[in-house]
Amino acid sequence: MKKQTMNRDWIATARTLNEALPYLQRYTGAIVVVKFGGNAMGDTDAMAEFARDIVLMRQVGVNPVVVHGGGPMINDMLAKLNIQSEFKRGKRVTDQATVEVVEMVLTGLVNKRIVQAIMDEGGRAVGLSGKDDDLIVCEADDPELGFVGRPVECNVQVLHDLFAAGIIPVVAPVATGMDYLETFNVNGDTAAGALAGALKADRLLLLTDVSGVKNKAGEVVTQMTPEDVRAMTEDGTIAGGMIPKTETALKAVEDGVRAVVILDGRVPNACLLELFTEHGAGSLIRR
Ligand code: X2W
Repeated sequence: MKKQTMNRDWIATARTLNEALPYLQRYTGAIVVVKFGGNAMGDTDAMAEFARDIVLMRQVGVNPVVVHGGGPMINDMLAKLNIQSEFKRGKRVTDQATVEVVEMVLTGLVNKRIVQAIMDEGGRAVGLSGKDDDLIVCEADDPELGFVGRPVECNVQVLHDLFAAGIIPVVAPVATGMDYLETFNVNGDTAAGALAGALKADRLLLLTDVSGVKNKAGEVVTQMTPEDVRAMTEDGTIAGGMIPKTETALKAVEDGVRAVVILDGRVPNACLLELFTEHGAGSLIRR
C-alpha cells in the first residue's frame, strides 16, 4: 500500500517537472525581482522555504534579486531603545536616531539572515544596501517624513556583475542621498519597484500577506491592466495597505517591467507556483 502511494507521488512529481518545462525555458536568463517583506519572514521555516525557492530559480537559469523589508524587526529594536515611531501614509517618520536603527537592523540583522538562509540552501548570495556602489540614490520624499528617501537614480551594473558570477544579490532598502552625506530609509516595495524598473525586469513579485488584489465581490483578480488598477483605485475597490503596492506596480510597468505580481508570500512555494506553473498566483498587472 505504502509502495503504491509512493509510486503515485513520484509520478506526480515527474509530471509536475515535465509540465514546468515551457515555463523553465521561458524564464531562462530572465531577471526576477522579489520583494520579501518583514511580515513574510516570520519563522525560520518560512525563511528557509523562501530561500529554497530563490536558489531553485537561480539553478534553472533565472537571475533573481531579493529586495527585503523588515518593518517588524525595526519596530522591535526601536522599542528596546525606547524610541517612539509612527507611520504616515504607510511610511515610517524617520529622524536621525531612527535612521541609524533602520540602517543597523536592515543592513545588519535582516540582510545577513537572508544571505545566510540562501547559503544554507546551497546558493551563493551577497548582501548589499542601496549605498553599495551607489545602487540606489535618493532625495527626500516628503519633509514631513524626515529621512525617508524617494529613489531618483539606480546604478544596477553591480547587479549585472553579480548575475554574471552566479551570485544572488540581496538588497536592503537603505540608500545614499544626492550629496552622499545623508542616509535614507526607503520603503521596501518602493526600492524593489525602482530596481525592477532600472533593470527592466521580466517580473517583479511583491510578496504580501494577502492573496492578491480583490474586486468588489472579494475575489482575487488574476489579471489586470494599469487602466483596471486606476479604475479600481478611483472607485475605492483598491484601498488601504494595497495602495502603495499597486502604485509601485503601476510605476514599475511604466518604467518597463514586463509584469508585476502581487501575491501571498505565506502560500508554500509562492514564487515557484507563480513562475513555473500554469496556475500562477495572486494578481498579475501588465499592459
Ligand atoms: C520601512 C523599511 C522597511 C520595510 C520601515 O522603516 O519600516 C519606510 O517606511 P516591510 O517589512 O517591507 O514593511 N521604510 C520608509 O519596508 O519593511
